[in-house]
Amino acid sequence: MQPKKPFLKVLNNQTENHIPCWFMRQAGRYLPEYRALREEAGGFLNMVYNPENASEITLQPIRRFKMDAAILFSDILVVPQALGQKLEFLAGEGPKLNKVSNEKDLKILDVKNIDNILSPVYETIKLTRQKLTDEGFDQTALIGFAGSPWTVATYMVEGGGSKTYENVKSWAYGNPETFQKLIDILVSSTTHYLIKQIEAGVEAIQLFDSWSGVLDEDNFNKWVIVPTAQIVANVREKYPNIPIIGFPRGAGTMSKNYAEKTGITVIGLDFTMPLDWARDNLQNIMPVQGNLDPVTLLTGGEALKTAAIHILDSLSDKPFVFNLGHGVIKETPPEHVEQLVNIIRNYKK
Ligand code: 1CP
Repeated sequence: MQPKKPFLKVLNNQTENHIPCWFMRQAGRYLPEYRALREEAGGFLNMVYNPENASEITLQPIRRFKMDAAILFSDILVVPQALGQKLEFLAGEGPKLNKVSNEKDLKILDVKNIDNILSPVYETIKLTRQKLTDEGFDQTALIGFAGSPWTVATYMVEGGGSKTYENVKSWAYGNPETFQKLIDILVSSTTHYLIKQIEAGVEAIQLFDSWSGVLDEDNFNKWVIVPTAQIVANVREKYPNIPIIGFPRGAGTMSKNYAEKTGITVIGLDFTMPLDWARDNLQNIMPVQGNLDPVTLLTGGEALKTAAIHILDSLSDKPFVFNLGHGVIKETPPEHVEQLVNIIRNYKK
């Protein structure tokens, strides 16, 4: 069956007059209604694991800006938490996890019972699909997501965000046999999690590999391409037609190998990716998604208009989804998001 929603048509390799758009982190702290709900809920994870709250937040940007896709409100770090790692989000500080440092520490991770923690996320998906229908957003698709094993492993081993990735890289480079065990745990738990999201009603999936750009070529192949390909193959075994967007942030020219070898449907581009190169080397293989610098969105005005039009001129001849090249920055005025949606909607070549 051919998809009808514009976003899903483009993922299905059809060119649309209506260029679909959504923006990474479109739900979040730049919206006053998000900040109000966060205050009321008493913290980030209380929103993620409460289907009523999480579905409201998923819908907030859609009600304002009518993007072509909503993205499930959750986080990539719910998978390590469901595996048994302690996770906290301290206000203004980002995530903190108890570090997993070696093979012995892997014993605390239990792949079998992750749904004990993750089942509210599946409820959120069901509720969000229902609300999209009830509120008349019948052209808006719902995207599910997970972090890719490498990126999730960086948080698990470093215990949070990192500048240098010394611990996780030292483990991966120095003791690849035991690091592989961590990656294998992430491949199987992420596969399970994504299949459950599809069963609950997501219509496409994005794999976020935010830190794929810190690896050399051999390690990129080993820890980014191979595990991503395994997840894609596992999910496709059950759901052969589910569109999967891969976002290997910072991968540069290694993106071509990633696009060819992982089996993904669409490749997400970060904002450092040259548009001509992406058109000639990636968009000839598959649809692309991207890649406005979020600081351009923060800036607004003529700078926003010029940069958005340049992207549209470069990539709109073939299947293309407009997005940012990374997430919306929390200081972004909501009016700039509105300006950007208007630019995309009014664009004519
Ligand atoms: O209110 C708050 O303080 C929480 C801020 C916040 C939000 C809104 C975090 C903490 N996560 C999220 C939601 C989120 N995270 C979504 C929801 C849907 C949407 O896009 O609108 C998604 C898809 C993510 C994915 C995510 N979480 C990634 C991959 C994308 C990226 O930004 O590179 C990563 C790396 C995370 C980890 C994470 N969660 C939160 C923060 C602040 C971080 C990053 C920490 C760091 O910089 O290392």
